[in-house]
Amino acid sequence: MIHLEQTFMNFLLAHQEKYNRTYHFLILMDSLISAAKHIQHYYLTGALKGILGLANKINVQGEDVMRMDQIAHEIAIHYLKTTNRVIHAVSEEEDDIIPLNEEGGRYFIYFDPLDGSSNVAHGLPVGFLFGIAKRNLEGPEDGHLRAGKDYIAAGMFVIPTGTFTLALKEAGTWRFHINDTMNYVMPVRMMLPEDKKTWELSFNAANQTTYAKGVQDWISANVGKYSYRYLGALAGDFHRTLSNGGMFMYPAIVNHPNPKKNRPEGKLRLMYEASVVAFMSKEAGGGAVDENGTPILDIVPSKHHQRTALYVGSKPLVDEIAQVLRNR
Ligand code: AHM
Ligand code: MG
Repeated sequence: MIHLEQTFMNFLLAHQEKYNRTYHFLILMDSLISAAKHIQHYYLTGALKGILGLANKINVQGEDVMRMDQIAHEIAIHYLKTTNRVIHAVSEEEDDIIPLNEEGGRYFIYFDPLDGSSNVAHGLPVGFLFGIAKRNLEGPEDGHLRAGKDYIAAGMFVIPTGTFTLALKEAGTWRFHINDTMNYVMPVRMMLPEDKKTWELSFNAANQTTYAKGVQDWISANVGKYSYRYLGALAGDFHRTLSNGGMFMYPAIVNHPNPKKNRPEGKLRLMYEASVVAFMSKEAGGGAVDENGTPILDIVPSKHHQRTALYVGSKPLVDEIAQVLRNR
């Protein structure tokens, strides 16, 4: 017997109906699904096309850009444009904001079309992460630099493994899997598990001695208690954290032997990386803080490509590290 499941679109239609919401958001989500499927296809066949190498370019963050990043960016912008619903987009791959429908649009979208670039050359999992905010329909607009708590939805596709996780404001975090017909199906409500048996810590251990003293001490006191996993792509690593519980961390680098390599502001980007996973964590019962122990979702960015340190996952662990960070 064939096992058949509810599709993502059917789930979302029911959601919009239940909460008395508009169809505009459906159009936006449909475009993101099309983009993700298109990126997924390119990625799966990329090795054969020879497109998984470096593009000999440096992106706005000063890092190497791979050709697959550019392809993913172009695909995402194409589908977003066709919706006519997006005022403008912010992409990790472009320094400036990208105007799409400044007059008639309804949403702002902040995205990283292919996060975890170091995995690209190996064909290993990468992520397409996005956060969505809505135009201020009542009063004047405000520069569009929204804190995560003002997002209406945030999500991530893990490519090419075919999973999609979406958090809807005050309506939970949901996971879907791709089926035989390339539809995302089978909504599963995600809640961070309370049972510590499955909890894991996820961070780049090579950086451990460069973290703030309090963070290093916390790790030393805790690392034996939990398993440890690190893929090097936020979407993949956070996917595990969400399922198994525990905490993903990308702390500030403040004790590097070469002070030029310190990153006191952190590495990950606030608007389309940290706030996205923080939003999903919150809707799944978890938390997320920065290097000061401030909730990530409360931080109002002062620029679109702002970076932050990140601690995200099970609430008891995030609360513990937040305490350490606030008391420094
Ligand atoms: P990218 O946007 O250049 O791909 O970098 C972001 C990635 C995250 O996905 C991941 O969590 C982190 O950088 C890994 O960094 P590191 O290689 O320093 O551990
Ligand atoms: Mg990125």
